[in-house]
Amino acid sequence: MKAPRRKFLALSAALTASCKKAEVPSESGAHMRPYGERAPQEQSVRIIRELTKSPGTGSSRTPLHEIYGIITPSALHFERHHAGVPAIDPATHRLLIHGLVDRPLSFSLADLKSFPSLSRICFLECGGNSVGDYSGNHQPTVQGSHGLLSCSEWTGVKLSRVLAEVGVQPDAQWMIAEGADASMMTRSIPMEKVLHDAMLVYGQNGEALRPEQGYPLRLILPGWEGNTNVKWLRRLEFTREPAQSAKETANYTELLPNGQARQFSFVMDARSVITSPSGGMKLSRKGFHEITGFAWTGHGKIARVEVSVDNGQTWALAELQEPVLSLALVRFRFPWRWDGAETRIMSRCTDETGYVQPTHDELLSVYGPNAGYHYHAIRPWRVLPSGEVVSHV
Ligand SMILES: Nc1nc2c(c(=O)[nH]1)N[C@H]1C(S)=C(S)[C@@H](COP(=O)(O)O)O[C@H]1N2
Ligand SMILES: [Mo]
Repeated sequence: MKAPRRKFLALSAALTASCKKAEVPSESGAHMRPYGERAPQEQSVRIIRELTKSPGTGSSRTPLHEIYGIITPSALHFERHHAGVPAIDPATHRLLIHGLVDRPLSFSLADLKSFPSLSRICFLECGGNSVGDYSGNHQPTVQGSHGLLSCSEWTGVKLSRVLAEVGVQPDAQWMIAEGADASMMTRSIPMEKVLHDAMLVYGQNGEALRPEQGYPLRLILPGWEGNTNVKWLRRLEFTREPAQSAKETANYTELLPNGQARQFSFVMDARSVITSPSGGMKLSRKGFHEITGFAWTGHGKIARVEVSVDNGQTWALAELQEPVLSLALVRFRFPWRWDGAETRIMSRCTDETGYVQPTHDELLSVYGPNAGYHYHAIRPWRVLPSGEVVSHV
């Protein structure tokens, strides 16, 4: 790797020379702003797919190829709403906890904020991310194919801490969580997860939740499919049986080749994707390019990421950038010298349980073509001699 180093040195010498000539502005700059905005030249946006008959309903996707590090800026966090974004007054909003409990209670936001707080960085991925890939409908860009994925620092209170106040009875097996939006999104969560690491969240990346993320209160279930992370949370009911709600029967179940549907498939399996270079980009020249992307798993920590730049014939370890957090996005990097020939590049991750991200064919051999949810196969990108990067179909 001697040649690129010499090039870097030449480049930095040129930069030093031009810095000396740069003029210092003679007038002072713009006023300060009470609440910040990004530079006007920065144009990263979510792509939005709304149902025409029902405004606000649908999804918007994070531009993963334009994100630095592992935290998704709140303004670019993906959205998935089943009945738009409700306007909720935090002063009057309450969370009711009832059912198989000793003391049914209703909590204001102030009540919940008086508990010891907890912050945790974790990814959120919609179970329907890449839904078309099972049937070979591969989106041309990483934003289209993987953009129902984001990672935030969430702040709130550990749910088990609040439950100590209501006294959940021993025969409670499930918690039914309900949202205050018009879809009344309802999901049944097993007690084990509730007591392990579920959070009632009011903060996102250092400030209050965004309305789109569930303001003023949402459930966060680290590593579990996005749909179970109920937004605009208003009710938790403890029961012996699951609710069998629409979102755990008609949707968010995987139709398997034997004709049965897999229900309550909560955990997101290990997955990775190269975000740069990725579909829709163009390499400007032969030579050095840094390959980078994300890896994540709902089963704890990512153990390693491998990258292939030769159609999957050989694989080499990528560097995992610190911090490598459990149930968070992990940033990987891999130096690559492109020789100008057509090839396919791809990443493959392994999590701490030893689970290896499958190929598309391996995934389909288990899930079949109609599963819809929880697609997590390796995604190759094809690099053409022109430098154009296209979806591999
Ligand atoms: N109340 C309510 N909660 C909800 C939803 C919803 O429509 N209503 N959408 C769910 C789905 S399908 C996903 S993927 C995540 C999306 O969270 P986000 O919009 O903050 O990214 O929220 C879940 N929680
Ligand atoms: Mo979702």
